[in-house]
Amino acid sequence: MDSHTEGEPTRVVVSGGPRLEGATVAEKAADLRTRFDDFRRAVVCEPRGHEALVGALLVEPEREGSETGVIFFNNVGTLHMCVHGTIGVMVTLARLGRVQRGSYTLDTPVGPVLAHLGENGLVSVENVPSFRQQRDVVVDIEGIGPVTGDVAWGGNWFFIVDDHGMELATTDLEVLREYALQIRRGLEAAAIHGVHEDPGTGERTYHVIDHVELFDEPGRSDCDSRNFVLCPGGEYDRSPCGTGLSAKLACLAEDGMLGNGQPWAQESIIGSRFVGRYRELEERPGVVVPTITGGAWITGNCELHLDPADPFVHGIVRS
Ligand code: PYC
Repeated sequence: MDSHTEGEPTRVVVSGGPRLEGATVAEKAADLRTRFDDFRRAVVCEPRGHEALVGALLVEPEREGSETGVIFFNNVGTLHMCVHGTIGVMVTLARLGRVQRGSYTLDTPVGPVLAHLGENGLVSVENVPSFRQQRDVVVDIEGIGPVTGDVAWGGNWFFIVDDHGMELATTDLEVLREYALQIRRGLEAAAIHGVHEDPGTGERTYHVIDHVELFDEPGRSDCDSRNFVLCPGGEYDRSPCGTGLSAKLACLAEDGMLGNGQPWAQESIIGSRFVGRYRELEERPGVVVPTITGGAWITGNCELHLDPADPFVHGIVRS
Protein backbone atom coordinates (compact mmCIF):
# COMPACT_ATOMS: atom_id res chain seq x y z
CA MET A 1 0.00 0.00 0.00
CA ASP A 2 1.42 3.39 -1.00
CA SER A 3 1.17 6.62 0.96
CA HIS A 4 2.98 9.90 1.30
CA THR A 5 4.00 11.56 4.55
CA GLU A 6 4.15 15.33 4.10
CA GLY A 7 5.15 14.68 0.47
CA GLU A 8 7.65 11.84 1.00
CA PRO A 9 6.41 8.48 -0.33
CA THR A 10 6.31 5.14 1.51
CA ARG A 11 5.39 1.74 0.06
CA VAL A 12 4.41 -0.76 2.77
CA VAL A 13 4.73 -4.41 1.74
CA VAL A 14 1.76 -5.97 3.47
CA SER A 15 2.12 -9.49 2.03
CA GLY A 16 4.32 -11.53 -0.27
CA GLY A 17 7.66 -10.40 1.17
CA PRO A 18 10.52 -12.80 1.83
CA ARG A 19 10.62 -14.90 4.99
CA LEU A 20 13.59 -13.46 6.85
CA GLU A 21 15.77 -15.27 9.36
CA GLY A 22 16.94 -13.80 12.66
CA ALA A 23 15.74 -13.38 16.23
CA THR A 24 15.84 -9.58 16.12
CA VAL A 25 14.66 -7.04 13.56
CA ALA A 26 18.32 -5.99 13.10
CA GLU A 27 19.21 -9.60 12.22
CA LYS A 28 16.26 -9.79 9.84
CA ALA A 29 17.40 -6.54 8.17
CA ALA A 30 20.86 -8.10 7.73
CA ASP A 31 19.21 -11.14 6.12
CA LEU A 32 17.25 -8.85 3.79
CA ARG A 33 20.52 -7.17 2.74
CA THR A 34 22.39 -10.45 2.28
CA ARG A 35 19.85 -12.72 0.60
CA PHE A 36 17.02 -10.56 -0.73
CA ASP A 37 18.54 -7.43 -2.15
CA ASP A 38 16.82 -8.18 -5.47
CA PHE A 39 13.47 -8.02 -3.65
CA ARG A 40 14.36 -4.58 -2.24
CA ARG A 41 15.24 -3.29 -5.70
CA ALA A 42 12.12 -4.83 -7.27
CA VAL A 43 9.88 -2.97 -4.81
CA VAL A 44 11.42 0.52 -4.74
CA CYS A 45 13.51 0.97 -7.89
CA GLU A 46 12.23 1.74 -11.37
CA PRO A 47 10.23 0.49 -13.23
CA ARG A 48 7.90 -0.38 -10.27
CA GLY A 49 9.16 2.37 -8.01
CA HIS A 50 11.31 5.48 -8.23
CA GLU A 51 14.32 7.08 -6.58
CA ALA A 52 12.43 8.89 -3.83
CA LEU A 53 10.39 5.91 -2.68
CA VAL A 54 11.02 4.32 0.74
CA GLY A 55 9.86 0.74 1.24
CA ALA A 56 8.68 -0.74 4.54
CA LEU A 57 8.65 -4.49 5.07
CA LEU A 58 6.52 -5.66 7.98
CA VAL A 59 8.11 -8.50 9.93
CA GLU A 60 7.41 -10.40 13.16
CA PRO A 61 7.83 -8.11 16.19
CA GLU A 62 10.82 -8.67 18.43
CA ARG A 63 9.31 -7.62 21.74
CA GLU A 64 6.26 -8.89 23.54
CA GLY A 65 3.42 -6.41 23.07
CA SER A 66 4.86 -4.76 19.96
CA GLU A 67 2.43 -4.39 17.08
CA THR A 68 4.92 -5.27 14.34
CA GLY A 69 8.53 -5.19 13.32
CA VAL A 70 9.44 -3.01 10.35
CA ILE A 71 12.46 -2.72 8.08
CA PHE A 72 12.79 0.40 5.94
CA PHE A 73 14.69 0.40 2.67
CA ASN A 74 15.38 2.71 -0.25
CA ASN A 75 16.96 2.73 -3.70
CA VAL A 76 20.42 1.83 -2.35
CA GLY A 77 19.90 -0.31 0.77
CA THR A 78 18.23 -0.55 4.16
CA LEU A 79 17.73 2.40 6.52
CA HIS A 80 18.37 2.15 10.25
CA MET A 81 15.05 3.88 10.95
CA CYS A 82 12.62 6.21 9.18
CA VAL A 83 10.12 8.53 10.86
CA HIS A 84 8.16 9.55 7.76
CA GLY A 85 8.00 5.83 6.94
CA THR A 86 6.69 5.00 10.43
CA ILE A 87 3.92 7.59 10.00
CA GLY A 88 3.13 6.00 6.60
CA VAL A 89 3.07 2.52 8.18
CA MET A 90 0.62 3.66 10.88
CA VAL A 91 -1.78 5.22 8.38
CA THR A 92 -1.52 2.08 6.25
CA LEU A 93 -2.19 -0.23 9.21
CA ALA A 94 -5.19 1.94 10.11
CA ARG A 95 -6.54 1.63 6.54
CA LEU A 96 -6.10 -2.17 6.80
CA GLY A 97 -8.01 -2.18 10.10
CA ARG A 98 -4.98 -3.45 12.02
CA VAL A 99 -4.71 -0.41 14.31
CA GLN A 100 -7.16 2.14 15.70
CA ARG A 101 -6.59 5.50 17.35
CA GLY A 102 -4.04 4.91 20.11
CA SER A 103 -0.40 4.01 20.75
CA TYR A 104 1.54 1.09 19.30
CA THR A 105 5.15 -0.06 19.59
CA LEU A 106 6.97 -0.86 16.37
CA ASP A 107 10.29 -2.71 16.51
CA THR A 108 12.95 -1.36 14.13
CA PRO A 109 16.54 -2.49 13.57
CA VAL A 110 17.74 0.26 15.95
CA GLY A 111 15.17 -0.25 18.70
CA PRO A 112 11.52 0.21 19.51
CA VAL A 113 9.60 3.36 18.58
CA LEU A 114 6.18 4.33 19.95
CA ALA A 115 3.68 5.55 17.35
CA HIS A 116 0.46 7.28 18.36
CA LEU A 117 -2.40 7.68 15.88
CA GLY A 118 -4.34 10.71 17.10
CA GLU A 119 -7.98 11.75 16.82
CA ASN A 120 -6.98 14.33 14.20
CA GLY A 121 -5.44 11.62 11.98
CA LEU A 122 -1.93 12.88 12.67
CA VAL A 123 0.70 10.42 13.87
CA SER A 124 3.27 11.15 16.59
CA VAL A 125 6.38 9.01 16.68
CA GLU A 126 8.48 8.78 19.83
CA ASN A 127 11.76 8.01 18.14
CA VAL A 128 14.92 6.26 19.34
CA PRO A 129 17.20 8.22 21.72
CA SER A 130 19.09 10.86 19.74
CA PHE A 131 22.32 12.76 20.38
CA ARG A 132 25.02 14.95 18.92
CA GLN A 133 28.28 13.10 18.55
CA GLN A 134 30.47 16.06 17.62
CA ARG A 135 29.89 19.76 17.03
CA ASP A 136 31.68 22.14 14.66
CA VAL A 137 33.35 19.50 12.53
CA VAL A 138 35.22 21.15 9.66
CA VAL A 139 35.31 19.30 6.34
CA ASP A 140 37.48 20.60 3.54
CA ILE A 141 35.64 20.25 0.27
CA GLU A 142 37.30 20.52 -3.10
CA GLY A 143 35.98 23.49 -5.04
CA ILE A 144 33.96 24.76 -2.05
CA GLY A 145 36.40 25.16 0.83
CA PRO A 146 35.84 24.39 4.51
CA VAL A 147 32.29 23.53 5.59
CA THR A 148 31.42 23.34 9.30
CA GLY A 149 28.71 21.06 10.67
CA ASP A 150 27.62 18.77 13.47
CA VAL A 151 27.60 14.97 13.39
CA ALA A 152 24.39 13.75 15.04
CA TRP A 153 22.28 10.58 15.36
CA GLY A 154 18.48 10.66 15.18
CA GLY A 155 17.87 7.08 14.03
CA ASN A 156 20.13 7.70 11.02
CA TRP A 157 23.46 9.53 10.86
CA PHE A 158 23.39 13.18 9.82
CA PHE A 159 25.84 15.95 9.04
CA ILE A 160 23.99 19.13 9.98
CA VAL A 161 25.04 22.41 8.36
CA ASP A 162 23.58 25.81 9.32
CA ASP A 163 26.17 28.02 7.70
CA HIS A 164 26.17 27.20 3.98
CA GLY A 165 25.25 30.39 2.16
CA MET A 166 22.76 28.53 -0.07
CA GLU A 167 19.14 29.42 -0.70
CA LEU A 168 16.89 26.50 0.24
CA ALA A 169 14.44 26.69 -2.66
CA THR A 170 12.92 24.05 -4.93
CA THR A 171 14.22 26.02 -7.92
CA ASP A 172 17.76 25.16 -6.74
CA LEU A 173 17.31 21.45 -6.03
CA GLU A 174 20.08 20.29 -8.36
CA VAL A 175 22.58 22.76 -6.89
CA LEU A 176 21.63 21.80 -3.34
CA ARG A 177 21.89 18.11 -4.15
CA GLU A 178 25.34 18.50 -5.69
CA TYR A 179 26.52 20.62 -2.74
CA ALA A 180 25.29 18.04 -0.22
CA LEU A 181 26.82 15.18 -2.24
CA GLN A 182 30.16 17.02 -2.19
CA ILE A 183 29.91 17.28 1.60
CA ARG A 184 29.21 13.57 1.83
CA ARG A 185 32.22 12.79 -0.35
CA GLY A 186 34.32 15.11 1.86
CA LEU A 187 33.17 13.26 5.00
CA GLU A 188 34.12 9.94 3.45
CA ALA A 189 37.49 11.23 2.26
CA ALA A 190 38.26 12.54 5.76
CA ALA A 191 37.07 9.26 7.32
CA ILE A 192 34.53 11.08 9.52
CA HIS A 193 32.03 8.52 10.75
CA GLY A 194 29.12 8.09 13.09
CA VAL A 195 30.14 5.93 16.04
CA HIS A 196 27.95 3.73 18.21
CA GLU A 197 29.39 2.38 21.43
CA ASP A 198 27.87 -0.70 23.02
CA PRO A 199 27.09 0.39 26.62
CA GLY A 200 27.80 -3.13 27.90
CA THR A 201 31.01 -4.10 26.12
CA GLY A 202 32.26 -0.66 25.04
CA GLU A 203 32.68 -2.08 21.55
CA ARG A 204 32.54 0.60 18.83
CA THR A 205 30.90 0.32 15.41
CA TYR A 206 31.58 2.91 12.72
CA HIS A 207 28.88 4.07 10.31
CA VAL A 208 28.81 6.07 7.11
CA ILE A 209 27.19 9.48 7.58
CA ASP A 210 24.79 9.06 4.69
CA HIS A 211 22.38 11.97 5.27
CA VAL A 212 23.31 15.66 4.91
CA GLU A 213 20.94 18.27 6.29
CA LEU A 214 21.04 22.01 5.52
CA PHE A 215 19.02 24.45 7.65
CA ASP A 216 17.82 27.99 7.00
CA GLU A 217 15.11 30.48 7.91
CA PRO A 218 11.55 29.23 7.31
CA GLY A 219 9.32 30.35 4.46
CA ARG A 220 6.14 29.60 6.49
CA SER A 221 5.16 31.83 9.38
CA ASP A 222 4.16 28.75 11.47
CA CYS A 223 7.62 27.16 11.27
CA ASP A 224 10.91 27.72 13.07
CA SER A 225 13.19 26.65 10.27
CA ARG A 226 13.33 25.12 6.77
CA ASN A 227 15.56 22.23 5.74
CA PHE A 228 16.96 20.41 2.74
CA VAL A 229 17.89 16.77 3.38
CA LEU A 230 20.00 14.60 1.10
CA CYS A 231 19.10 10.92 1.48
CA PRO A 232 21.56 8.00 1.01
CA GLY A 233 20.52 7.23 -2.58
CA GLY A 234 21.06 10.82 -3.75
CA GLU A 235 17.40 11.91 -3.58
CA TYR A 236 16.15 14.70 -1.35
CA ASP A 237 13.54 14.18 1.35
CA ARG A 238 10.23 15.77 0.42
CA SER A 239 9.17 15.66 4.07
CA PRO A 240 11.08 17.55 6.81
CA CYS A 241 12.81 14.19 7.62
CA GLY A 242 11.86 12.92 11.06
CA THR A 243 15.18 11.25 11.89
CA GLY A 244 16.94 14.42 10.69
CA LEU A 245 14.68 16.55 12.86
CA SER A 246 15.44 14.24 15.80
CA ALA A 247 19.17 14.80 15.25
CA LYS A 248 18.55 18.56 15.03
CA LEU A 249 16.52 18.55 18.27
CA ALA A 250 19.46 16.86 20.06
CA CYS A 251 21.72 19.70 18.86
CA LEU A 252 19.21 22.43 19.81
CA ALA A 253 18.84 20.84 23.26
CA GLU A 254 22.59 20.74 23.87
CA ASP A 255 22.98 24.34 22.67
CA GLY A 256 20.24 25.46 25.08
CA MET A 257 18.16 26.77 22.16
CA LEU A 258 15.06 24.64 22.80
CA GLY A 259 13.70 23.55 26.17
CA ASN A 260 12.46 20.16 27.28
CA GLY A 261 8.94 19.63 25.76
CA GLN A 262 8.92 22.84 23.72
CA PRO A 263 7.69 22.53 20.10
CA TRP A 264 9.95 23.08 17.10
CA ALA A 265 8.12 23.30 13.74
CA GLN A 266 10.26 22.15 10.85
CA GLU A 267 9.41 23.08 7.27
CA SER A 268 10.64 20.88 4.41
CA ILE A 269 12.08 22.11 1.16
CA ILE A 270 8.63 21.67 -0.47
CA GLY A 271 6.85 23.56 2.32
CA SER A 272 5.40 20.62 4.31
CA ARG A 273 5.72 20.51 8.10
CA PHE A 274 6.58 18.28 11.08
CA VAL A 275 6.44 19.38 14.69
CA GLY A 276 9.10 17.98 17.01
CA ARG A 277 9.64 18.00 20.76
CA TYR A 278 12.07 16.20 23.00
CA ARG A 279 12.25 14.93 26.53
CA GLU A 280 15.54 14.74 28.35
CA LEU A 281 16.94 11.43 29.52
CA GLU A 282 18.19 12.13 33.03
CA GLU A 283 20.27 8.98 33.12
CA ARG A 284 22.02 9.87 29.83
CA PRO A 285 23.02 13.56 29.74
CA GLY A 286 23.12 14.94 26.20
CA VAL A 287 20.73 12.26 24.92
CA VAL A 288 17.11 13.18 24.15
CA VAL A 289 14.01 11.24 23.16
CA PRO A 290 12.33 13.14 20.31
CA THR A 291 8.67 12.93 19.34
CA ILE A 292 7.80 13.94 15.79
CA THR A 293 4.26 14.64 14.57
CA GLY A 294 3.03 14.73 10.99
CA GLY A 295 0.38 13.44 8.61
CA ALA A 296 0.28 10.78 5.89
CA TRP A 297 -2.22 10.02 3.16
CA ILE A 298 -2.88 6.78 1.27
CA THR A 299 -2.12 7.24 -2.44
CA GLY A 300 -2.67 3.75 -3.84
CA ASN A 301 -3.02 0.07 -3.26
CA CYS A 302 -1.09 -1.99 -5.75
CA GLU A 303 -0.19 -5.55 -6.58
CA LEU A 304 3.38 -5.73 -7.87
CA HIS A 305 4.05 -8.35 -10.55
CA LEU A 306 7.52 -9.93 -10.52
CA ASP A 307 7.65 -11.85 -13.79
CA PRO A 308 10.89 -13.89 -14.03
CA ALA A 309 10.86 -13.27 -17.81
CA ASP A 310 10.96 -9.51 -17.23
CA PRO A 311 14.54 -8.28 -17.78
CA PHE A 312 13.92 -5.62 -15.13
CA VAL A 313 12.09 -7.85 -12.66
CA HIS A 314 14.58 -6.76 -9.98
CA GLY A 315 14.66 -3.10 -10.90
CA ILE A 316 16.90 -0.99 -13.07
CA VAL A 317 20.36 -0.92 -11.55
CA ARG A 318 22.33 2.25 -12.18
CA SER A 319 26.08 1.96 -12.00
O1 PYC B 1 11.63 10.83 7.99
O2 PYC B 1 13.25 9.81 9.03
C1 PYC B 1 12.72 10.19 8.01
C2 PYC B 1 13.37 9.89 6.72
C3 PYC B 1 14.59 9.30 6.53
C4 PYC B 1 14.79 9.23 5.15
C5 PYC B 1 13.68 9.76 4.53
N1 PYC B 1 12.83 10.17 5.51
